[in-house]
Formats: sequence, C-alpha cells, structure tokens
Amino acid sequence: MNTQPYAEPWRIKMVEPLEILTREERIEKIRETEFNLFNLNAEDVYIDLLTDSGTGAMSDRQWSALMMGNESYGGSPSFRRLKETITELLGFPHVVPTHQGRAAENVLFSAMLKPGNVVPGNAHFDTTKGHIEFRNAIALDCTVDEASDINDHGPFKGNVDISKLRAGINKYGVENIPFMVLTVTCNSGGGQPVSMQNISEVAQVCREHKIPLFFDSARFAENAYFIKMREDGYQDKSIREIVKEMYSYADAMTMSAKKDGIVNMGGFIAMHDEELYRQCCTFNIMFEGYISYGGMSGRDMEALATGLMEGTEFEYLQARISQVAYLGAEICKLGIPIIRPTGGHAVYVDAKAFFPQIPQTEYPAQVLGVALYEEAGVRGVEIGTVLADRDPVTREERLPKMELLRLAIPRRVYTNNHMDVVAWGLKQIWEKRESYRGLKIKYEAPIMRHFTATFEQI
Ligand code: P71
Repeated sequence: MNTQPYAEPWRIKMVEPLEILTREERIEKIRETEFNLFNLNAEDVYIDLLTDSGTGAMSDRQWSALMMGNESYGGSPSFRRLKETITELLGFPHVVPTHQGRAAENVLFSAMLKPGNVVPGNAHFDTTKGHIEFRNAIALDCTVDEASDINDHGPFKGNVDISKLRAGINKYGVENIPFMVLTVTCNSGGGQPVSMQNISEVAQVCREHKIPLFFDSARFAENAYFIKMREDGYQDKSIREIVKEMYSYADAMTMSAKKDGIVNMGGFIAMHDEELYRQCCTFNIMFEGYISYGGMSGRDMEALATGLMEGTEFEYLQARISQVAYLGAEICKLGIPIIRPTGGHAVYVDAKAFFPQIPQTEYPAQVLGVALYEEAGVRGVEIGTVLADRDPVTREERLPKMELLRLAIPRRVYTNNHMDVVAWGLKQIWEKRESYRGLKIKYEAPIMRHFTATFEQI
C-alpha cells in the first residue's frame, strides 16, 4: 500500500490560456454553425477533443529542432535526418515526404489504384476510404466481428478476420487487389490495436497471394504499446523493438505524422520497393512538392524527426494512454456506455445506447456532440451515420453498426482535471437523456459530407 503515485514524465514550460463561455453563449454559437462541430470557432471551445491530429504539444527538444531546419528546395539535411530516423525506426530505405496523411494516400494510391480495384483492410479510415472510392475502387472491410460488438472487451479488436480476408480475395480475385491496408491502431473501430500475431497472419495471406501489405501508420507507436502490455512474449521488449518487428511484415506505409509523430503538420510514405518509390516521386512532385520536402518546411521535418523518437518512448506512451484510460474509467463510473477497453487515442461513447429514442437516421452521435458542447464546452466528433456517408453507387445512407461520439485526446495538452470536466459534462446530459430529440441534414457535400454538413433540430 506504500507505492508512489503515478505522474507524467514531464512538466509544463509554457501555457495557453483558455476562455470559458457561458452555457447560453455556447447554445447560441452552435446554432450559428447549424450544429456543425467542425465550424465552431476554436476559441469558443473550452476542451477540444475534436481530434488528436496535429493538436499535440511539442517538447522543448522539438522546438529547438525547429531552429535547425534547413529550408533548401533540394537536398535539405533536414529531410535526410527525417529519412534516417524513419529508416532506423521502421526499416524502410525509401521515404517520400507529404504534407499530411491523406496526401500520402493520394500519392500512393495514384501510383497503385485503378477503377474496379478492391482494397481489403480493417475498417479503413474515412480519408483512406475516400481516396479509394474517389478512384472508383472498393474498400473491403475485413475487421473481426468483435470490433463492432459493444459488449466485447477483447484486447485486439483492431484485428483482421483472416477468413473474411481469404473470402474477399477469392471473391474479387488477386488480379483486382493491388494491395491491402492495415490500419494500426484501428481508428474507425475505436482506436483498437492489432496484435503481432494477427499482423503476421495477415502478412502470411498477403505473401501467399503476392498482395503488397501497406500499413496506415498514424498511431503505430500506440499500437506497439498495446502489444507490449497485452500480448504474450512482448512484456520485456522495448517499444522500438516491437515497432521494428511490426514493420518487418509491411511492404510500405503511409503516415499521418500529426498523430504519433507529435507534430502539428506532416506526413510521409515509406517503402522497400524502389520502383514504387520512383512512381510515388512523380505524383509527389505533381501534388505535394519536391521529393525532399513534399509540403513540409525544413523545420517541420526536423521537429518530426525528433517527435518520432519521443513518440516511441515507453514513458511517454504510458502517460498518454493512461490518460485515455482515465477518462474512460470516469465515464464508465457514471454508467455511461463506451467502447471498452478504451483505445489508444480516444474514448468512444455509444450514442445508440445513450439515446435509444433517437433513430440512427436522426444522428444520435451528432446530437450527443452538440449537447456536450452546450453543457461543458467540450468538442468531440461524430463517428456514426453522418461520417459513414452515402453509398457511392446507390446514394443511400449507410447505417454503421455503431453510432459513436469520439472524444480524442491531444498529446501532452490537457490534464486529468480537464478529463473530469468532460465526464461531468456527459453526466449532465445523461441525467436528462430522455429529453433529447434528433437532427436532420440541411446541407451535405457529395463526398466526405461530415466536414461541412449542416443540420436542423427535429
Ligand atoms: C482523426 C484524423 C484527422 C481527421 C480526419 C477527418 C475528420 C476529422 C479529423 C486522420 C487519419 C487517420 C488514419 C488512421 C489517415 C488519416 C488521415 N485522422 N489514417 O482521427 O486517423 O491523415 O488527417 O493527416 O490527412 O481525427 P491526415
């Protein structure tokens, strides 16, 4: 009973003051945006859990690294330092820098995807799916069924169901499958990890059929942390050893560096194959910038090289993922249903169970997001029917199995006191949950509608 309490392995050197509006002011602000959470002015948000992407706090070492940025158009040593870091951590000899993750997808898919192709994966993230469907190809979800079972509390709910993968390959034919994308951790499924065992089985199937295996790597270090904590045989391995082993199974990767790279902007593609590298360079020059910066400035690449090393330290990951677990536990104590176990970067509240009176076609998770902003100034994001969008062929709304409000926690930004406010806000709504009604869409864009959709209350 005499163990030392846990505290973060850092202290705060600079603070950013926050303004707190009144409940009445917030009710007015969210009506002005027509219930679109993305369009709120950020100053009007107290605790911003819209995304953990690009919202982290850089360290003193990263800020110092910025000063070392070399802004030369060609041959910047900042690019070489980034490339060497990526090669050392992940084992790929070729690196194509891009301005963020979806840009990496755009470049890589431009080189690899044709209309009619099929890309198997574990709940592809929405930009990935968007880039696949935009090219008239199909994103085939092969995630394990447990992923969408809110009552399943398994350790690796990001895993691929190998029989679904094999069935998909048989159905569509290897010749139509130019690659497979494995997302680590699986964001759309609740920030849930993929086990090393599953990674190796997926790689085995891909090798059998000569299908290249790509990792969507936004939260690869968080995935490695879960492998260390939950998978037999990995307890004594370092995060970097686990990362190396994970990537020994991959042919290429895309990375949104705004997550586990702990930078505000950046991304890259990395690969083994030189021919693929050459093809990507062509598209990179067209879409992103020259092959030694691709939309990042020299200083961005310096900060990213440092951030990748910090992001793969055990102590950092422990602080980060423990905070997500803390928020999850506080919400659970209130009896509010969430996806369990909590994932690496976010808590996902089950809005279907929260508001059983609101049908999915009236966007219960969006209703919950609006309510949490009104009650506590906390901004989350809908991961439900609005995000699921319409079927590209039939134009019917796709009703996903789960209707979630995601509360994504920026890295090294908020304290657990902030997390208490988030839980308190949810409690206020929970206590009057029968009084809420649905929303209907007023405006939606033809693709990726969730960013710009506006709503009316029913
Ligand atoms: C997240 C994001 C960023 C985002 C995207 C859409 C709406 C709101 C916020 C981005 C990812 C991701 C994975 C697994 C690729 C991207 C695209 N996630 N793969 O979760 O999670 O990266 O944003 O740098 O272009 O909030 P990008």
